Formats: sequence, C-alpha cells, structure tokens
Amino acid sequence: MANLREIADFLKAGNAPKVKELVQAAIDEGVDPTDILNDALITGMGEIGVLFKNNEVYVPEVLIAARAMKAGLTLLKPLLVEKDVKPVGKVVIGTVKGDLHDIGKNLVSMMLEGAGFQVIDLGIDVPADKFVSAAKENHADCVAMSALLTTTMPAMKDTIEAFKAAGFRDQVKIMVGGAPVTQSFADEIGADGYAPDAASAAELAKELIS
Ligand code: B1M
Repeated sequence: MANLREIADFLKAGNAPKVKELVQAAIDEGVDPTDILNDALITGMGEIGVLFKNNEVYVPEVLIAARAMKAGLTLLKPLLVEKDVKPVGKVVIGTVKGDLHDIGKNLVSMMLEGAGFQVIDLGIDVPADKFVSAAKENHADCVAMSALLTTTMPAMKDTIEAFKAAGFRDQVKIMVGGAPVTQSFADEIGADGYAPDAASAAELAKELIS
C-alpha cells in the first residue's frame, strides 16, 4: 500500500530512483495525484528546507533532494494536467532576474496547467523585457512571477515598471509569489494579486482573468 511518508523520506535522502518507483506505485494504486504532490513531494521538500535553514544539510543535499522531487513531479505532471478542457487562459510564468529557484515556480506552473491554463514557462533568471515580449507574443492573459530571495524581489517591481513602459500593463494581470513575497509587497509594487502557494495561485489566476 502506498506510503506517502516513505516517499517524503526518500526525497529528503535524495533518492530519485526510489521516489520515482514509489510515486509510480502510488499512482498505480489509484492514490490521488494531488495527495502524492502535497503529502509526499511538497512535504519532503519543505522538510529539507528546514534542515537547510538549520544548517543540518547543505546545498549539495538540497540539490539532490530537488532532483528527486523533480523525478516524482515528472510522473505526476501528466496526471495533473490531463483534463480534457480548453485552456481557460494563457499564463506567462518565470522566476525573476537573478533568481535561480524553480521548484515552487514549477509547482505553480503545474497547478495552473491542471486548472486548465496554457502555460508559457520562461524558466529562471528571467529579465523584465523577456516577460514583456513573451506576454505580447503569446497574447497572455496573466503574468506570474516567482522570487525566492529577498534580494530578487525588487525585480518584480522592475518587471511591472517594464510592462508600464511598454504600454502593456493594462493588457495583462500580474501575479506574484514565492516564500519571501507577501500581500502587502504585492500591493506596494502594484501587482494584481499574490498567492502563498501553488494551489492558491491557480485559483487566483482564474479569479484575475474572470
Ligand atoms: Co536557496 N535559498 N539559495 N537554493 N533555497 C532559500 C530560498 C533560503 C530561504 C534558504 C535559507 O537560507 N533558509 C535562502 C533565501 C534567503 C533570503 O533571501 N532571505 C536561500 C539562499 C540564500 C540561496 C543562495 C543565495 C545560497 C547561496 O548560494 N549562498 C542561492 C541563490 C541562488 C540564486 O537564486 N541566485 C540558493 C540556491 C539554492 C539551490 C540552487 C541550492 C536550491 C534551488 C534548486 C531549484 O530551485 N532548482 C535552493 C533551495 C532548494 C532552497 C530552499 C531550501 C527550498 C526552496 C524550495 O524549493 N522550496 C529554500 C529554503 C526554504 O524555502 N525553506 C532556499 C520548496 C518550494 C515548493 O517552495 O519555492 O517557496 P517555494 O514555492 C511555494 C510558494 O512559495 C509558492 O508556491 C510554492 C508551493 O506551494 N510560490 C508561488 C512560489 N512561487 C510562486 C509564484 C506565485 C504564487 C505562489 O505566483 C506567481
């Protein structure tokens, strides 16, 4: 029987093959993919984050755990997105300039796809002008920015300013998120919305474009 706690522990140990094997077994047993995501992968990654913060593990261990998380996510992604519905909207997403963290951004991207959005993922370290050109080219309804560092949060404001300078601010809704980001910061920089986690981000995107 699927043991989500065991998956979280293998993730923390950075054992990607075992995470992949157990995620597949859980899927085969019919465990809800959202439960696997929340109770195994996100839980395990959150715990490695606490260990990292307390200097109980270091960057290499975190990177290896992140790789194990991605191994599990690869299997879950098609299940989370396989909903035979037309895109409810288009979202351009990326981690802002100077910031290389992408695990949370990828989760948001996945939840958006699961909610029926077409997602154009620009990756990490995305400069402001790239957000603007991608939003224009793809006729995006929404732009989603992620930042995990306090030092890269100002890049969110710079990006919003770039949309204004390009005369395109009114054509898109802009949402922000990431561990150091708050609702008051979102308000301060003139974003249309803030979400604390991936699931709320998908809900917020729906609200923003409705
Ligand atoms: Co980094 N790192 N890191 N790191 N890292 C943090 C963020 C940190 C808090 C760790 C710590 O010191 N306690 C700290 C930031 C401190 C600060 O700014 N105040 C930090 C630091 C300092 C650094 C470096 C500077 C370390 C160094 O080199 N000295 C360096 C910076 C590199 C750079 O970006 N330029 C660095 C590097 C790395 C790794 C490469 C080793 C790795 C990233 C791997 C990768 O992403 N591919 C890494 C990791 C893994 C972490 C921690 C441990 C985990 C982050 C993570 O993936 N969490 C993190 C500590 C922590 O968070 N406890 C830490 C899991 C993920 C699911 O959560 O991304 O928050 P999160 O996403 C959530 C929500 O925030 C939200 O939804 C997600 C899930 O529900 N969300 C959004 C995210 N984006 C959203 C967008 C939205 C809405 C919601 O709308 C658009």
